[in-house]
Amino acid sequence: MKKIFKILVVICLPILLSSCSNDDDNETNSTTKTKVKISKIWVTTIPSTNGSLSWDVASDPDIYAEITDRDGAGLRATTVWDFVPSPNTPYQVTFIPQIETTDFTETLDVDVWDDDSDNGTSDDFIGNVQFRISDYTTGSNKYPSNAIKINNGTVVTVFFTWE
Ligand SMILES: [Ca+2]
Ligand SMILES: [Ca+2]
Repeated sequence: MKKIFKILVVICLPILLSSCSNDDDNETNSTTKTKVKISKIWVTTIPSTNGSLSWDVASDPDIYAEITDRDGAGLRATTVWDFVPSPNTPYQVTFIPQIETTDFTETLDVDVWDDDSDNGTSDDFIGNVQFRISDYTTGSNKYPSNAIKINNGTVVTVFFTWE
């Protein structure tokens, strides 16, 4: 009887080990994300001047963002008047509901503007920052909770939730 038990243990051991390695494989697979949700963006820095000119003559710029995805679905966020964003006091756009996509080839396109409707003139373009979702799905820091991107003095942070 003891002998049978020993044989059973020997036979079972490789099965246990292989089932362990299967578990590891399953864990690796389960960390592959198939959907990303974007809850908000921050604009933390803009160029201090419009070329050689001030954004507005007598006051600070009036910042708003226009966000479009690859399909051209657009969103214009509310203007914050007379406001210069900074890392401590960012211009924030919160998405309710959250933007979500399963197509990681999409790009989140953020245009930042100075609203000049109070002057009766066309708005001043401040900057554009683009986030290609596929840039955040590979490499050692894939699926980050946020990403910061800089383009010509405009700095935008995007906040991700991966599922
Ligand atoms: Ca202006
Ligand atoms: Ca303005």
